[in-house]
Amino acid sequence: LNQRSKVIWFTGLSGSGKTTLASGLERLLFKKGHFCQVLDGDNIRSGINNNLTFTEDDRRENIRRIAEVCKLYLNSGVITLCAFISPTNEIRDMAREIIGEEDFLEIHVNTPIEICEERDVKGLYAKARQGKIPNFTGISSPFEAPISPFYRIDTSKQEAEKAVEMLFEKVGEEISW
Ligand code: GGZ
Repeated sequence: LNQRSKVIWFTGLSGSGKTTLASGLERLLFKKGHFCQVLDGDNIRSGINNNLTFTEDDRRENIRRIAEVCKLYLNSGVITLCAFISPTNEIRDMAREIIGEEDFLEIHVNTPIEICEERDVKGLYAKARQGKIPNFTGISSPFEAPISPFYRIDTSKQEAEKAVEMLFEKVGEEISW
C-alpha cells in the first residue's frame, strides 16, 4: 500500500462545510485505495466525548482526546479526516503538538458566518441568536482563523465537489509516493 498516513484537520464554523468536505475527500481517497476514517461531531461527541459541553475547557478536552485518537490511527497507517470547529489557535496548536507537526494538515474552511447562518442546516444559529444555546461559536464564543493553514476553502465561493477535487490534488502529494 503506497500510503503515508496523515491527519487532515478541518477547522471552521458550524455549517461552514467541514463534514461535507471531509466526507467528499474520504470518498476520493478511498477510491484510490487509501484507508481513511472521518471523525466529526456525529461519531465523537455522541460517543467517546459525550460527557463534554461547549465551554472553553470542554472544547479543549474534546480536541485533546480527538488528537490522541488521531495519533493512534496515524500509527496504524490510517488517514484521519477530522471535522471539528477547533476554534482557537491554542486548541489547534495542542492538536498539532500531540499529532506531530509534519503529519498535521490544517484546512481552514473559511465560509463567512453570514452564509453559515443563512444555511442554518440544524437551526442552531437561530436558537443561538435567541440566547437558547450558550457559548455558540461565532455568536457568543470566539473563532480565530488560522494564520497559515495548509489550505483554505470558502464553500460559498466554490462548489463542494470542485473544492474536494482541489483538496485531493493538494493532499495527494502528501500521502502517496
Ligand atoms: C458550536 C455547537 C454548539 C455550540 C452544539 N457552539 O453544525 P454542527 O452542530 O453539526 O456542528 C457543531 C458541533 C460542534 O462541535 P465540535 O466538537 O466541532 O466543536 S469544538 O471543536 O469547538 O469542540 C454544532 C454543534 O456541535 N454545537 N452546541 N455552543 N457548535
